[in-house]
Amino acid sequence: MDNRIKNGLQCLEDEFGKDRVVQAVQAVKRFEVEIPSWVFGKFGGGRFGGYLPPGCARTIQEKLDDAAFVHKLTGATRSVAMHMLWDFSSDGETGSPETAEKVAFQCRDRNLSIGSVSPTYFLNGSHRGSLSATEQKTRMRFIEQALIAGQIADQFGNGLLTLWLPDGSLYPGQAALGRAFETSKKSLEEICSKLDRRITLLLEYKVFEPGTYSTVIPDWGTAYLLAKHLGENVGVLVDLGHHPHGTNIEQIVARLIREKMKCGFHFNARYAADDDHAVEPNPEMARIFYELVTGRVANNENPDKNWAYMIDQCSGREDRIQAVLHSVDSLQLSLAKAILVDQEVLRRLQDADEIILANRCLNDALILADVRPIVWLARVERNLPPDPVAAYCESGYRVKIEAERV
Ligand code: PSV
Ligand code: MN
Repeated sequence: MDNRIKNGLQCLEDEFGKDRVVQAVQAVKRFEVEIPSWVFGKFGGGRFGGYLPPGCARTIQEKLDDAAFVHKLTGATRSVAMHMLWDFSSDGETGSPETAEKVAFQCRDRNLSIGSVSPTYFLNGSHRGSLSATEQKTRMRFIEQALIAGQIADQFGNGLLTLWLPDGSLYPGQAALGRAFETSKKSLEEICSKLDRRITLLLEYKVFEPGTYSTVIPDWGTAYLLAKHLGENVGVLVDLGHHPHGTNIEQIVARLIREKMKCGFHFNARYAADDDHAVEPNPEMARIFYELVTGRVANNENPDKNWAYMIDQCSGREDRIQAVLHSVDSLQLSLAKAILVDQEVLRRLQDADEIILANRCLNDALILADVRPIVWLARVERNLPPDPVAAYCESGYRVKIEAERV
């Protein structure tokens, strides 16, 4: 490995310059991302089915054991995102601050912490909407859940609430589109009027599902206008799988950064729709990171503008621990690539209308560079295994959990 790192770094320095390579190593060393508790549990955390792969975590304690193991190998994933009704509820109906407090202690024992808290609106009782429901009783129940989640995020988490509404309709005529939006807006106004100003609320949009004809917050524009209306502590949450095919997500990122909107990411990868697959180090991800880097919102460069980085994944068949490690690796590779881009040269090419040369300049770093030596070095310098996926395979952890969790 030593020689692969040395030779690889030399090639990168020759092409992109030593400064940029050093900068990339430093950025990867500082990179942190939140991982979801639900990735270690039942398929989809109960949202889309109940398949349990061998060794899969059955309780929040087992989920935290897995998260702790992932953090030990990556050094980048201390914070664990939680879902109210999967992680803080005994009856599956309400989340309890007492349970959250216990989970917070269990996190601390494992060198972890509670990250963002998501109210769980898509389980029982939201088939006719949550915050857009026409029945006041239903709306009140979901408003109440968001407020308890806010309290938990404030006392035991990192002050971040992430909210996704499964509200929508299946057929034209089923729901009044304007009324559904207005009712949701009013419900959100009520939540925000009671939420402590220390809490950041990120609104997640999604083009469809479960509503196949309409969705109340289907796009970043709707999330953005709601966030603007609701106040400074409300922002937009971008999930990779929540767009129509072919959407230029990096451009959405660039817009939101320029608008100085508070934002967050739910990283994952998709092929069909909202697949929630592990992140791959693909060109799209590298381009997104290029916008995050040039927009100076990556890696807490400017705490006021920093975005919240979270992984939201849970796909059916693969080894979950391997899949999360793969995601963290892919994100770090994408960050390293983004830093290698020679922004000055690119700008000159853009100004000179050198279309193809500009494209090649970007792709030299984002697609063609092999940045694995940067990421390996960043880990070795922090006494972490250079390849966390390989380290997991060699660790015996999988054999252990498969034997224990029958
Ligand atoms: C909705 O599809 C979503 O992306 C939201 O973030 C949920 O909280 C999450 O999936 C978990 O099911
Ligand atoms: Mn999401």
